[in-house]
Amino acid sequence: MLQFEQTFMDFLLEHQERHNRTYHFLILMNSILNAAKRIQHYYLTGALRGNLGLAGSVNVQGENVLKMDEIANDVVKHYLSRSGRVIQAVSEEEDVPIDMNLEGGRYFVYYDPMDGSSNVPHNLPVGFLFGVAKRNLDGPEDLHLRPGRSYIAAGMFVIPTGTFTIALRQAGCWRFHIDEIQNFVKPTRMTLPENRKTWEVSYNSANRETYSSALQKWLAANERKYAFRYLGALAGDFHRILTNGGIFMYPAIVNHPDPKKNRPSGKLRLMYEAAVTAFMCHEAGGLAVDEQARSILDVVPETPHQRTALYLGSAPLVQEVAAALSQKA
Ligand code: AHM
Ligand code: MG
Repeated sequence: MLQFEQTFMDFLLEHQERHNRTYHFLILMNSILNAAKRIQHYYLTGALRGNLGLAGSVNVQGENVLKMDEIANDVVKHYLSRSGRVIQAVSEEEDVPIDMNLEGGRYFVYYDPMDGSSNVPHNLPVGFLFGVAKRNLDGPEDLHLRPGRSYIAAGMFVIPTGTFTIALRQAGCWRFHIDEIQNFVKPTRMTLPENRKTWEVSYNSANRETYSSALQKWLAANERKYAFRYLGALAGDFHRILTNGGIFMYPAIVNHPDPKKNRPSGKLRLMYEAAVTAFMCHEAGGLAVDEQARSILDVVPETPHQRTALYLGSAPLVQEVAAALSQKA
């Protein structure tokens, strides 16, 4: 007998119909899936085509742009714009929000098309992260930047591994796997495990002495209770935490020997890295906070590329670290 796994699009169709929703979101998601598959193709052939190196330019955040950053960004922009459903998009690779269908569009999309840049030259896993918010249907649209709390969906592709995890507002967090004909199939609901046995701690350990003394103290006393894993690509590291539980963190850097290198707001970007993973984490029963222990989902962005510290994962562990952060050393 032939076996057919449920595809993501069928899953979403059922979801929309069950909740009496329109099909606009399906059209948007179709464009995001097309983009992910095309990025996956360029990444798999990246070494052969000489696409894993530098593009030769520097972005608004002062970082060297990679060829793959440009390719992935162009791919996402193309498909989002073709969907006709996007009002504006915020991309890590573009200084200002990209106007798309200002009059007729229905969604805002915040995305990082190629996250985990240090893995790119090695062709190791990277992410394509996105968050979606909706037009203000009850009044005039003011195009303001939305906090994670008002996203309707957020997701991530781990490329080229072929996994796709998406959270839908109040409908859980779901993982799909790419099949032989490039469909994402076999939904599995993701819920952070309560049993601490599998929990992991994930952060850039090379930075440990630059963290606040309160956090250093917590790490010294507690981290040995958990396995340590760090890939250096948020999508991959968070993918593990969603399955095994524990905490991913990218803390504020406040004790760097060269004070110019301190990053009191951390490194990760609020709109398309922190809020995306925070939204997914909440739908999986977890929690995400910043250095001041504020819920990431409540932080209203003032600028599209705003940074934030991020503590993300199993609620009891995130709460424990948040409590430690508020202790004066
Ligand atoms: P990027 O957008 O330049 O790739 O930076 C974001 C990435 C995340 O994927 C990852 O969690 C973090 O930066 C790793 O940073 P570091 O190399 O400092 O550990
Ligand atoms: Mg990034």
